[in-house]
Amino acid sequence: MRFYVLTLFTEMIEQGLSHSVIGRGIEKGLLSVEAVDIRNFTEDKHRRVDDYGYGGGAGMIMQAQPVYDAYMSVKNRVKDGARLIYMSPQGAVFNQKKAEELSKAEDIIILCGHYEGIDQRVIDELEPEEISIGDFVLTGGELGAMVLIDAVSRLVPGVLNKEESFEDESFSDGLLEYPQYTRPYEFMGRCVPDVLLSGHHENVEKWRQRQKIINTFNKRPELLKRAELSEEERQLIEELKNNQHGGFYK
Ligand code: 4GY
Repeated sequence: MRFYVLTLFTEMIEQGLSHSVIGRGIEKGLLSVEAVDIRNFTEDKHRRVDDYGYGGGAGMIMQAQPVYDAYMSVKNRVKDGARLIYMSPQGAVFNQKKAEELSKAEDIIILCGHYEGIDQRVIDELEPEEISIGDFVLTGGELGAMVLIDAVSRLVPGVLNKEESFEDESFSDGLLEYPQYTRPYEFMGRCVPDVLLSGHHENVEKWRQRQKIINTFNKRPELLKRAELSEEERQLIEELKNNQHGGFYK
């Protein structure tokens, strides 16, 4: 999978994705991340890429031409079918389902804005898919792009090793993860749940599935509406609802 990030802050992208799991995926040749400097496409003699907004008000606007030319410089050297994404709080909120969908793409071009935004005409011309990483405002799209690239890249086959694999993780079935434990057996008087030491694989699986439901009920009850649940699991939720004792379930 190849990512092309159109940005005024290339070092952010290069630095931010060169480490750990994603950095290894790049070294293995499974991923590439190229930061394309929009400023290299300015036609202004002072290399400016922004100007005052029409209609007044504070803040600068990124000009259409450098953004358009930066996009075309990538578009002209990638295969047809590349996706174009604009990181913006106005987009649909990113989630695991979108990450899974994007993990099937070959080329993803991501446009990062800065200042007060980008001249609307280049957005209207390129018709990018707008994606938000959450309902808050960043100073630029770069952190959003990095979040998206991280979440998508780890789904690309081979990027995670066996130890890091994502068979059981949160959201794969719309539920939160079960709690995890490692050595020592006792920490500050708190012991690892006995079932995990029982060696009874079936009971371990049952316990984990139950913990996922309890965890989701306690922390993100709205997720249960869309989760894939068995009859037994729906019954557990009914029991949790009927048990009226304020706090969290264990
Ligand atoms: N939220 N999700 C986000 C963001 C900053 C002005 C357009 C977000 O993805 N990006 O807040 N981006 C703005 C800053 C130009 C991007």
